[in-house]
Amino acid sequence: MHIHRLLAVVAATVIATGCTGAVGATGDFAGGPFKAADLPPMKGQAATCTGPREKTFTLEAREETLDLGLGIKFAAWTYNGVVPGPVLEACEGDTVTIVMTNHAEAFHGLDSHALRTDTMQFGPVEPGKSMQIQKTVDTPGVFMYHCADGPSTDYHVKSGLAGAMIVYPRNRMLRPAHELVVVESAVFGEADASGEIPGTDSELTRKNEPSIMMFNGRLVHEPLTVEPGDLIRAYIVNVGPGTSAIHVMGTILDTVTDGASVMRNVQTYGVPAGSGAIVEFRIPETGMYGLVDHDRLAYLPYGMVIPFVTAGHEQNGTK
Ligand SMILES: [Cu+2]
Repeated sequence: MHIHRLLAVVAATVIATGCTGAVGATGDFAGGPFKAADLPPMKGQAATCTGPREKTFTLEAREETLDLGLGIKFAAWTYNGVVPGPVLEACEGDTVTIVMTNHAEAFHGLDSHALRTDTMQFGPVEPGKSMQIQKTVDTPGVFMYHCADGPSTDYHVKSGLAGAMIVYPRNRMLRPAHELVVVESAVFGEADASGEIPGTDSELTRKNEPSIMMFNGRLVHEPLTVEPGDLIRAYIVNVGPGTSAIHVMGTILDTVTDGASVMRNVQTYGVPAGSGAIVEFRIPETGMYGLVDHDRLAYLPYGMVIPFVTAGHEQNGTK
């Protein structure tokens, strides 16, 4: 698809949502998380690393029918009623306790890729029971967490039980940026006449053939308002399937951090299923930009783009 048609789709998204962009946390660009209804809430490094060094996260596995947008609902398996699950934020050196209580009908567990620990800690536990993992986190980065259920783990993860866990560096302050979490995942199942996907189709999960791909469990994304020169930092987790080809239409990734590797001036960065990366980019000039999976542009008309717009974008002829 030609780039101008891609931007037209982004423009249509902006127009459809009324161009009432969410504003970054501050006007003087001190940075901080974006606030938007369709973004998973996050606190950021400063709030997380100045907090207590012992942190407890409470997760509840429960079944929930979610509105994905565009008239589609999905009977999901969730942590805390949301897909992706809540963002778990810790600071390097924190002792983290994750308590997972199973309020669902199947066995569920919890595996965080941020932890170096015995997999026997990951459960699963039967309905009505709780499990607890406690560990000191020693490696900064953005990590996937997900259900652990032995042989049927794949089905559980693909039903919605996954999210992002961020471990911020303690002794290195990140440069000011507007921040967001982007979790890419899929739904495996067809909608019925009412627009509801009644559950996960095990045949589709085995074939790894998604019905829908999405960012942050939504098919509609509110445009995020930015200013030329702003730095954006996106914490990416790819639940899968496949490699996510993270690209921002209209600019080049200034920095990509993946594990201990830092890369500069990257056009598109591949994040395999079960992994994460932190990408930073600047808004080069007045206009409209979009974070996409460049290998999933077929889903662009179904909202698989996170738009960034400057206040003056209408005057620049990009509408
Ligand atoms: Cu599970």
